[in-house]
Amino acid sequence: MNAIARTVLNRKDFEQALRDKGQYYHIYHPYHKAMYSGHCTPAQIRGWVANRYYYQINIPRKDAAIMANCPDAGVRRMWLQRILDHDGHDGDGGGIEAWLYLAEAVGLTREEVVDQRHVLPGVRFAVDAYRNFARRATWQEAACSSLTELFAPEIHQSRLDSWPQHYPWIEGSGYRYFRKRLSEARRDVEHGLAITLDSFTTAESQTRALEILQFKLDILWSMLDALTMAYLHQTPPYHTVTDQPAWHRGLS
Ligand code: AHQ
Repeated sequence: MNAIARTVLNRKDFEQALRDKGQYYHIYHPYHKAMYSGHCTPAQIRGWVANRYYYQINIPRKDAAIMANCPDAGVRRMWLQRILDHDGHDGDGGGIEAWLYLAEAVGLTREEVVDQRHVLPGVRFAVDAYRNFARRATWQEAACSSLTELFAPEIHQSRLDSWPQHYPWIEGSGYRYFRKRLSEARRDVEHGLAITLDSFTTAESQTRALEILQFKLDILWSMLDALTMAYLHQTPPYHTVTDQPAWHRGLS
């Protein structure tokens, strides 16, 4: 539990407090560590890719919600780039298209990923909580929630460094997404961090900013918990009552 700050932190100490949240990043989750160390089966890799697709397609919707709440044209102009990075723009298929290349590279069909048949309820709830938070929070609070990307370049690099040697069966074309995010995440987080450091300047608002970041860390961690139940422990939802997939494919 975050101790309620007694005094306001200066800019440097507030940034450090945000960065210290990196200890809870999902790079330390057992599922990610299993992927990184080569201990995942093809089915566990495929399950992760098919479920993370739901996160990826919700990022531009989350970013559009932030823009809808933001009255500052200069901030919107910069934030717009995030939507283009994912949805694509003239000539660049975008991150979601690159994620579908990753899906095909790990042996999934585009159809079974796009129709979301593999998306677990726990993953859907976590991702929907993120998108819905961004719709109702202030644009500054929602910008703050994207700061888990402070830690993202390391996680993308860890995949590029380890997967090719551990999973030679994965087509190299699939790694384009991780390479793409290395630079995009660094650029995005610079902007998100500046907004956060400029916007949260009292002890109370800084405490809330740290709790918002913890909320987003919880989202990323919980997604991997749902994957662990289904793909490591073989206990997907309703496994005690059916051996058939039994979850809905989304209401919004
Ligand atoms: O591929 C990722 C991505 O596009 C984003 C956008 C950003 C946000 O707005 O919250 N966060 C994020 C993340 C991506 N990949 C995750 C991963 O583990 O591959 C990490 C995740 C993040 O750190 O928030």
